[in-house]
Amino acid sequence: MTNHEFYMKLALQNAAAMKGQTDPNPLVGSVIVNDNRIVGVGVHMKAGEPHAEIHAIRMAGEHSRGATIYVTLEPCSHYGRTGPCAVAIVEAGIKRVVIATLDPNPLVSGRGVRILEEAGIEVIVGVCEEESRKMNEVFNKFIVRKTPFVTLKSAVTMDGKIASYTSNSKWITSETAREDVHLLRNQNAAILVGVGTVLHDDPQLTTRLPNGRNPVRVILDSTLRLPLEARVVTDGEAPTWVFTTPSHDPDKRKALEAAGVKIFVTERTGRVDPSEVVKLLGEQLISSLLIEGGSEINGSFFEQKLVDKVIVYVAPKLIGGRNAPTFLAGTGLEKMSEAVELSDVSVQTLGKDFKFVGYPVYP
Ligand code: AOF
Ligand code: ZN
Repeated sequence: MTNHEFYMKLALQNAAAMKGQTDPNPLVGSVIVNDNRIVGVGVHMKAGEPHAEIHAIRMAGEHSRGATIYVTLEPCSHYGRTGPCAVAIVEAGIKRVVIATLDPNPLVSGRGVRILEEAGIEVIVGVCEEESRKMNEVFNKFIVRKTPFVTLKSAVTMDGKIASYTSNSKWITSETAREDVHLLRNQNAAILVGVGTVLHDDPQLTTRLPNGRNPVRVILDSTLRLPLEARVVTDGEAPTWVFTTPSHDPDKRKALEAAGVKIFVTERTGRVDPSEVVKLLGEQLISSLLIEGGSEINGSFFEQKLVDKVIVYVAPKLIGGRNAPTFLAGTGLEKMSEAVELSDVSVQTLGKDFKFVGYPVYP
C-alpha cells in the first residue's frame, strides 16, 4: 500500500461510519497530512453541515500550510448550503490535493479540480477510486437521475419461497439475518411495502437498533384500504406516505390525512405505477428506497427496470407448494435467454443463512 492509499483508506473508513446520516448528501472523508503527521481529520456528518474538508482544515489550523489533503470526493466548487471547499483549500495554503473520485454532481464535476489547479495546487485523482464510488452508490445515482437508488430485499427458503402456501412467513431467516435487515432500514431514506403486507402483518417498518434511524414508510395502496388502526398510522414512529390512484375514496383520504398520513395520488389508474412513485419520491429528496414488498410489488418494480440492487437472504429450509409465493411475480420474462443478469455478485454467511447481493444489468 502506498502512503496515498493509506491515508485515503483512513478517510474512507471515517466517511463510511456516517452511513445513513448524510443523505441526500454523499459520504465524504478527509485527512490532512503535514510532514508525515496527521494534523486534521474530518467527515461530512449531515446535509446542511460543513463538508469533510472544512472540518479537517479547522482542526489542522496553521498546520494546513504546505500540507497534503486527502479527500474521498472532489472538493466542491459551488455555493450550496456551505461555501466551496476548493476555495477553502486554496485559502488554507494546502499544496497538494489527493482525490479518490470526481464528484458526479453536475454542479461540481471537474470544476473543483479546476479551481485547485488554477491556484497552482498539485492535484492527484483516482486513489482508491472504486472504494469511494461504491460507498456512494446511492448518491451517485440520485444526484444525476433525481430518483432514489432502489434496493429490493427479500428472504427466501432454499426452494425460493417467501411464504408458505398459507401465507405464513414468520420467520424464514434466523436472528442474525433479521438484524442485518434493520441495518438496511437504517441506511435507507424510505422503505416500501404494499397495503397487502400491512393488512396481513400490521408491521411497524421501523429500525430496531440502538439510535436507529427510521426510514419514511411508503405504502402503495390503490384504493386506500389502509386501516386507520394500522401501526404505521398510529405509532408516530416515522412519517407514513401512501401512494394511491385517482380511484380512491375521498372520505378515507381525509381520515388518513387527519391521522397524519401524507397522501400522494398518481396519475395512472388501476395499480399504482412504480415509476411514478420513484419520481415523486425523488421530488421529495428521498435518495434511497428499500423495497420489502410481496411478490407482486417486487415484480412490478423489477419489470419496470427500477431495481438497482438486489439483496436476497437465503435460509437453508424447504417449504414447497405450488401456490407458495416466490419473491418476484408479475408476468415474468418469457425465455431464459432474456434473464436479467446480476453484476458484482457477493455471498456472505450470516448465522445459518446466506446473503446474496447483486446489481441487475438490464439489457
Ligand atoms: C465536498 N465535501 O464533504 C461533501 C460534498 O448542499 P451542500 O452545500 O452541502 O452541497 C452538497 C453537494 O456538495 C453534494 O451534492 C456534493 O456534490 C457535494 N458534497 N463535497 O467537497 C463534502 N459532502
Ligand atoms: Zn464542499
